[in-house]
Amino acid sequence: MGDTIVAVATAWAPAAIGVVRLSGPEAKHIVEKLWKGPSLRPRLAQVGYLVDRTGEPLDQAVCTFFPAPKSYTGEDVVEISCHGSLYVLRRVVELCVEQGARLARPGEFTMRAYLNGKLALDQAEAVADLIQAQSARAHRLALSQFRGKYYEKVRQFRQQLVEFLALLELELDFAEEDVEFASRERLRELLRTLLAEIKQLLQSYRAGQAVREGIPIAIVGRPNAGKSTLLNAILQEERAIVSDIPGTTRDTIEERLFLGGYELRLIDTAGLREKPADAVEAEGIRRAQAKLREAFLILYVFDASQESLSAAQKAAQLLLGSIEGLPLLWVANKVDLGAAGPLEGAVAVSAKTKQGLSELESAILERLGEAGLGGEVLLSHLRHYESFVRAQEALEGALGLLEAGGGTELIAEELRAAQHAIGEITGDITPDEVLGVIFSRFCIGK
Ligand SMILES: Nc1nc2c(ncn2[C@@H]2O[C@H](COP(=O)(O)OP(=O)(O)OP(=O)(O)O)[C@@H](O)[C@H]2O)c(=O)[nH]1
Ligand SMILES: [Mg+2]
Repeated sequence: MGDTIVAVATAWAPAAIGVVRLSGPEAKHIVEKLWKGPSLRPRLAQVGYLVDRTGEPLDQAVCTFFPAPKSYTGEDVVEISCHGSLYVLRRVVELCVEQGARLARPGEFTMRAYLNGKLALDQAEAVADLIQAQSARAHRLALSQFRGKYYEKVRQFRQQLVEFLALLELELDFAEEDVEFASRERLRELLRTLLAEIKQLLQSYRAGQAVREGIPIAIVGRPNAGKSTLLNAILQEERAIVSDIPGTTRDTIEERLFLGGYELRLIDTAGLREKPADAVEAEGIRRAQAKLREAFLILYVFDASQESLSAAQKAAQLLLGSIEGLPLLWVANKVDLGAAGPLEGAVAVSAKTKQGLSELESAILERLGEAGLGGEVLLSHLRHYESFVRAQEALEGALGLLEAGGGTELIAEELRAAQHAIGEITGDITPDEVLGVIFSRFCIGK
């Protein structure tokens, strides 16, 4: 590493306080050249003045020195809290550079923390997520990953595999003697447990993705059912055009909204019908159907003054091709006009009078909870997902071989592959590209 890096650690906007951070062997030395105040002592916040080379004061500041290894990066770190003027912050960074520091690259502080063994790789990724978390759930997800509780378990998995593998290798060394060090029964048990856990994780990937990026919820139904009116009612703003002409919404409209700690992406779509009036509407319907497949939850809106729930379900079956396995929530709209038939099993609302809206919101939250979104531990990164898929394939291969009485050499090979895949997640094995991808997601100063 060698060099000393510097960056503004707080947001680049005028604020009461701004923090400039340095990390590296020269951090203390560099700051001392700009510092007029009590000498820097470990982990003690001290007040003084920052001055330029001519001794001209720049700002009053608080400096804190964190000697290696007890610092965020594991190197000598100095944090300078000055007034958060963009001019002052820029000058402080310039002065540090004049004295020999180098501007940090995005994520470089956290990368150093990782390289110095302060953070595991998945924790470093969680730092980026923590900074970017927009909703309470996304924050909780990042924090639980940061605290490493979950990945502790993943490390245990890997440890168990390593131990088994060692026994198998030993057997291979004593191949002529036909000994069995590793109990095949215990190995089978281990593989089954691991596979079950991994399956759960893979399922939670989609959920984790949705929590971090906003949960897609599509509003679909026939033209004129009141979908756009419902979107506006939930958002409490006149976002989408509403009219009594069927086929009003042509393109999909997406708006974000926070509800019960989740960030939702509500997607209003063109009304579905078999005979669109023109090519534009036909394209709108095609897009609606595409949104439907991405959605975590589908609000199927129907005009309850015109049709009963069972009639709406039949219509949906026709319009959507099949409703088998779709995450549908039935919304009976326009109940202010009365009901054409029984509505049990649907949430009754009037987008116009806003009656039933809070029940609808509770129903949405309940469904999200059932879909596993409220759970404590979720897999949230594509990188982890891909590694777990590879681990799964290898473990399934090993289990298959074991059950077919396959040779030790082949089983060991599969276990090696699984162990390698899991090792990539926690950073016990890190090809350089993986590191590059992870740390480029950071902002400068982290
Ligand atoms: N009485 C009553 N009228 C409603 C209600 N919701 C919507 N409407 C009316 O129904 C008509 C259609 O509403 P939209 O929200 O445009 O319907 P849509 O489902 O978005 O229609 P498309 O965009 O054509 O697919 C409008 O005249 C609305 O004012 C409701 O709860 N009660
Ligand atoms: Mg509409």
